[in-house]
Amino acid sequence: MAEVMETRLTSEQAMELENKHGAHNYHPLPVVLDRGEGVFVWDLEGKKYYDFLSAYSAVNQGHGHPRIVGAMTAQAQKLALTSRAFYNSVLGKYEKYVTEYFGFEKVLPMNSGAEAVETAIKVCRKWGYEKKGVEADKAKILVASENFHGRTTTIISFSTDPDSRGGFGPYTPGFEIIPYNDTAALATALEDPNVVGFMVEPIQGEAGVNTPDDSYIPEVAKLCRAKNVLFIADEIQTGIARTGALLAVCGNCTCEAACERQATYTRPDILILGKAISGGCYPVSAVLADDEIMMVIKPGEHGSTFGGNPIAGEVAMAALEVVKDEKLAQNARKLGNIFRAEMEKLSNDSDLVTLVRGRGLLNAVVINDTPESSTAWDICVALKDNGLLAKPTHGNIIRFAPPLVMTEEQLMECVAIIRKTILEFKK
Ligand code: IF1
Repeated sequence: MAEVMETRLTSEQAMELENKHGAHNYHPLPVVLDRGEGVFVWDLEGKKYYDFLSAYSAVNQGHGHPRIVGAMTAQAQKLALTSRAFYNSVLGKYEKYVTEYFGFEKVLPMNSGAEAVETAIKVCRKWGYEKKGVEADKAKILVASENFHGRTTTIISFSTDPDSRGGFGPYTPGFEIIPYNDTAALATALEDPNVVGFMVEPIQGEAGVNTPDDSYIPEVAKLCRAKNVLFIADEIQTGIARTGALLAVCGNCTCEAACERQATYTRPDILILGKAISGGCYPVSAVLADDEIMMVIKPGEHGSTFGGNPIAGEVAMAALEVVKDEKLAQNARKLGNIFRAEMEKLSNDSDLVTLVRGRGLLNAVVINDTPESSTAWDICVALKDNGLLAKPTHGNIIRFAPPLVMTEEQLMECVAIIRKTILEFKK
């Protein structure tokens, strides 16, 4: 009979339990987190760390934000889940709030990012058949090489990462891979009349924070519009103020101004959100589009048990209010500029750091070793020992993405930890 363990574990014991009883689908850094508050997390022995990963940009508002946690617990004590067999008293309010917040006519609420991506694929295909007139089962969606959109079998069918894709065939057809940040390749692919959408990350997170030319996204939208193809922006990781604007497709908007969709904003036909739309407190994702697109989905054609549940709605409204009230996009922009300048200095002082790139507080540092080497990993273990948690993305790239509530003083402390660790590091 399973027993609930009452005794407080040591980190060693906790890791052993995970290794013994859990699937080995991750290779975590050897640290066991037990508590979080703002930009800090603590392990089971009470050691304090700066969180420089933010659960891959889900915890933009910081750990345990009182407004978000308060909204979650209050709703959980009132009504947690009804399914969509019935209306609930939160969903309509949330749908009005979130569609006005991002400027779209409709939202389809889901839970995980991958579910939202799958939803966008289904909406786009159906739109292609019913509105564009593509022959049944012939719809094609373009995606970028080195994409990351989640881990379902359809999504990994168009992944170019062998670790994500290998061994999971047969693969879902109907996708074509084109090079990222290459509008000529997009223009050529758009000549195919069966193309119904182009799904792309405005900055490729997992690929190592690939930041395209400033002109890329505006050009993507223009080329897609000219060919009656839907521009689908996957902002699950780059959205919700992470890149120094509300969305990465806002471009270099000033953001201090009242956001009347600044001139640099490129509006997608379908916007996909996840992660920090809930502040990392609860699984919430969303697909936003206007009626002409979203209304192709009829009752009974799509959904999920938890999609649109009242806790998700209250949590997301609180999380988005925090982004606005605490000016997180402005803070991410300011601190991101400081961070990249400091990392540039470090790259001059150490031949271990070859490059820093990113926007806002979504940044990555390229380590001067092969992707197969363990150097980036070993540096992250050393960073952990020095009180800062980060993790390598592909091989030799370390992603740095702290919660957006960080102060300049805290950022400079983190820069000092990174400098110390890198300058003292011995391969
Ligand atoms: C893991 C990274 C990986 C995403 C974009 C959709 C999804 C994600 C742009 C799916 C999720 C997460 C998944 C998580 C680690 C992290 C990640 F890119 F952020 F670094 F894996 F590549 N679109 N990204 O970034 O959303 O279903 O996970 O809610 O798989 O360990 P999800």
